[in-house]
Order: sequence, then C-alpha cells, then structure tokens
Amino acid sequence: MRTAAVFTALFLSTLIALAEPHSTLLVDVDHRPAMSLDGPWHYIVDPYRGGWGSNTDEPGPHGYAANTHYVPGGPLQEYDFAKAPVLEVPGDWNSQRENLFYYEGLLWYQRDFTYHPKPHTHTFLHIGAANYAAHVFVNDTLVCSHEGGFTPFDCEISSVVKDGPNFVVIAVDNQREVERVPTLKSDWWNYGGLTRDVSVVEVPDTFIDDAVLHLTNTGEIEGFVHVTGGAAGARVSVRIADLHVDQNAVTDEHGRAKFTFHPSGLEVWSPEHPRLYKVEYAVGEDRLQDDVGFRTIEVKGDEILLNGKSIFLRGVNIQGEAPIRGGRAYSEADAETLLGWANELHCNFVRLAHYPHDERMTRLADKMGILVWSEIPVYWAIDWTNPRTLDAAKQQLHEMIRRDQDKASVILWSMSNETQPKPERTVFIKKLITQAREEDPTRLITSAFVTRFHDKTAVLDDPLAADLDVLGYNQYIGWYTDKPQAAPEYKWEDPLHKPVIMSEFGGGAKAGMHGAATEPFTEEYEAEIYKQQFLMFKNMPFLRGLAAWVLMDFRAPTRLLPGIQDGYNRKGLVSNKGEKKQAFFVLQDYYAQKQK
Ligand code: GCB
Repeated sequence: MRTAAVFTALFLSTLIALAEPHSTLLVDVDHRPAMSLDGPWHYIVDPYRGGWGSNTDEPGPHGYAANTHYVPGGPLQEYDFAKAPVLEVPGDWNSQRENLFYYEGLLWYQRDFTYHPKPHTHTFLHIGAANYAAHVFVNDTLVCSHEGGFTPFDCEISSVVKDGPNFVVIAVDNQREVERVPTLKSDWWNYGGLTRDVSVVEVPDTFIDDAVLHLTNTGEIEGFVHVTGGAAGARVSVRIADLHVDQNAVTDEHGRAKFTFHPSGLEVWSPEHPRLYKVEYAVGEDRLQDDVGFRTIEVKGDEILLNGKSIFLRGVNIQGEAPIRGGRAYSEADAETLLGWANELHCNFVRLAHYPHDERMTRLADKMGILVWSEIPVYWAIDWTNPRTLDAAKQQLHEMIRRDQDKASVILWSMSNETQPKPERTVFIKKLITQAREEDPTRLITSAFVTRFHDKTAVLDDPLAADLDVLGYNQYIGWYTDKPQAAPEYKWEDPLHKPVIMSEFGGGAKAGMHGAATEPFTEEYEAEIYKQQFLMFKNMPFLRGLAAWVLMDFRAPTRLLPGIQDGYNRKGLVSNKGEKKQAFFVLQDYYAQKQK
C-alpha cells in the first residue's frame, strides 16, 4: 500500500516536472539591448505557501500568480499586490527589511510592465539570479521554473506577452533543503530573492543563443556560434575589426557554425596587458557584441602556464557580499570596490567563493586583468546519492560555464569546496568534472580540499585529485589548527606533481581591536598568521598560487561571538565597513615582493 502511494507520488511529480516549462540561457544578455525591469516590485511573504492557491506547491485557481485586485464590495479577495509593500530588484530581501532578515521560505514578487511585441521576434524574461528556486508567471501563465541561486536564466514569454500592459509574478523560495545545492549548512548568509537584474530581451526569429571564441596553443582562434530558429545552412559571421577578421561559416543540422582562423598581430590578454577585442557576431537580423580577450591557459607538470609562461597566482578569496551597504553584491560599484581592493593588494588572481558571482565581477576582472577561479556551491556535505541533487549541481555548472565561457579572466572552474572524500562524493564530483571538460575543454578544473594533517605533515591522498588539473588546499594553521608560529614546521609534498594553490588560509580579527599578537581576534594576531604562513610557503617549491581567506568580513549565521563577530565571519583583510586591517598591509607587502 505504502509502496503504491510512493509510486503514485513519484509518477505525479515526474509528470509535473515534465509539464513545467524549462528555462534556457542566452549568452551576453548584458550586451544586448534590453528593457530593464529593475526597480520596485511588490511582494508578499508567504511562509504558509498559501499563494499557490492549492494545497500543493502547484499553481491553483486562486493563487497569487493571477494578480487579481481587491474591489470594495466585490468578490472575496485575500491578497492584493497593488497594495502590498515593495522591495528593490536587484536585491536580497534579508538586507532590505529588518523583519525579513532571518526569513527563509517562499516570497512572491510582482510588477507591471508595458510591452509592444514586434512581429518575427522572440521575447525572453532574463533573470540574473533568483535564490534559490523560482517559478515565473507572465499574465497568469507559468513560463518557467528554475533552481540554483547564483546563475542566470531566460524564460521565453513570446506566446503570453500582450501588446500593452502585462504583469509578471515570480515565486522565489530560498528554503534550505537537504537535496539542494548548497544544502542545509554553509558559512555564508542565505540571501533570498531576485538578487540580480531582471529584464525583457527581444531577439529576431533566428537568433544567437550561444557563442564563444578562444585562442589555441597553436595561435589559432577557434570557437562556434549556436543559432536557434534557423534552418541548417544559415550564414553566420564573426567580425573583429581591430584584427581585420571578417569570417563566415554556415550552421550545421544542430544549429552550430564553427570557426577557426589565424589572426595576425594579435595582442594576447594578460594581467599586465588585459587587451579586449570587440567581437561582432551576426546571423540574419541578429547582432551580438562581446568584448573578448584571447589567451591560453594550461598545466605543464606542476606549473600553470598563461600564454605559455609559468605564472604565480597572487590571490584573495571574495564572497559575493556588498561592501558597506551589506547584502548580496549586484552593482558596478560593488564590483569596483571589491576588485579595487584586490588590485591594491597587488593581486593578479581572485577566487570567487563559493558560487558564481554577479557577471559584473567577471566582466570587470576581464577589463582589469585579474585572473578568476569560479566555483559552484557544491560545499561541505551534499546529498551525494540523490539524483535531483546531481541535476541541480550539473545545471549550475552548465549555467556558470555558459555565462562566463567568453571571459579571458576565468581560468579555473572549481567543482567543489571542502567535501569529505567518501566514495559517493567522489562519483558525484567526477560526473561534474566530465561535464565541465565536455562543455569547456579550454579551462583548468580544480576543487578545494580540506587539508588533512598527520603530525605536522599534510596528507594529500584525496581520490579526486587524480582527476583535477590544479589542486586547491584549504588550511587554517594558526586559527583552527595549532599556533601561528607552528606554521613553518609543517611539511608539504606534491606526490601527484600537479600545480597546488593554497586556496584558503587566514584567521579572524575585529577591525580596530588591538592587543598582543598572541590574542585571537586582534589585528596583530591575524597579521601574525599571515607572516608565519609566508614562512611556511617558502618550503613549498611547487606552490603555484595563493588565495587568502578572505577579502572582506561577511555575514555568517554561526559566527555569534558578541562584541567581536556579531554575525560576521571576521577573517576579512578589510571589515564590512571598508576598514583595512593590519593583515591587509602585510599581504600587500608580500605580494609586492612576489610581483618583482
Ligand atoms: C572554510 C570554508 C569557508 C569558511 C572558512 C572559515 O574552510 O571553505 O567557506 O568561511 O573556512 O572562515 O572557517
């Protein structure tokens, strides 16, 4: 009986999943003309999930998606967006309303927009990020559902959008759940909402939804353009005026047109010379522009070669949190401040932890010449054997790659952070590695491990390591492990002869708290950790990069020491209010020396 009920439920949920319209993802939407839907959206907080209008989480006849209005004396009506308060989009809800600070669950957004569809076009609603699950309705029709809180998606609305007034309702749900990615626990705030830009994008009937070009080790530029809505044989062109490139190719039966050409006089992209070229793609009426840098990245033995030359990555970790203002980072100013500090530190590298950050970060990194490690939130314990969890991770990986495959700054795709080496975890992450290599064979694959120590020797025995190009080691000698002064006694080996990045190290300090270098949480203590770590790094000839933990203090749910942490992870080199701590200058000096 029970089994039958479980089967029925499974069958029904599969049917519902099949019936749900899926999102797609257009590349370079930030470079297409679009109608912004940023600004105030009405919202209804819905912890009891009444907005579905049914007893399940499926749209029912009296759900909020219908966006009906209260009329005095009219039919019974128990909500009205038009009279509800507003939240700014982009923006998480937690940092905008005190009473939503701890809120996790379902919240409904609504806004009106006027639109005039043109013949022979497709219209999409582009959502930069919605944490975590989103169901999108236009004029009371479900247009798509999406999972994953840090990557963009597009919902086609061509068949439901009308000439004149329209409305969009988005149900966003950031409930932490075992099967989600990330899962129940993380060391960052679970900011909910429409945390990045929302816009309406119009494209011709035949349009480019994917395009990428990259430099090969033999000096060719190769890549492809993918066209939707056209018959095979559509003529696609690629122009790079500054390189006198004007190439044509035709699409195959899968809508793909491939390109290979030899550019003459190419200036390669590098941190010292972040040259970007204007690339113009065209098919039929569709035009897409991108700013692209051309460089190569590869591994040779234990070295990382950028444009064929060995490079040392002077880096820092960054959480996607807004300086000063707090909450999720989303603006140009946020990106400029964060990467500006990295630049002041003489960094040539940042690890964007632990999830894909706003696209403005990778665009700006391209312009500034800062190399990037980009990661999906496969963090700590994940529901390794659950196929839905694997699907969620794969989807986020796919969307991360697709969005940033054109960014020269991004050199490393990271599959995970600090996962315990159980067999089921290794199977799970290996599937992600296979996918990443298929979708983007041009970049290096990494993961950050928790370092295990045997006495004072680091043990590098994670079975995943064999499948990675670059190994990331997180260690907190001087903070969670041992005293800072013990660091130089630690021994490190590189049994696999692969490039190693110390992907996290550091300790906490409250800005302005001074005292002995032996007293945790003083600026002196944090600075001392850095000095001792640098001594240890001297004994690691195979070390190819560093990413200090972390650029700025950030909100963390379990960092509760009153008067010191107050809900923040205090391992920042800069406080969340922008005050630089002593460790900032210690690292700055060290990187200045390394740069020479
Ligand atoms: C780690 C995690 C990072 C934490 C950090 C800490 O190992 O990767 O997400 O925030 O340590 O401060 O403990």
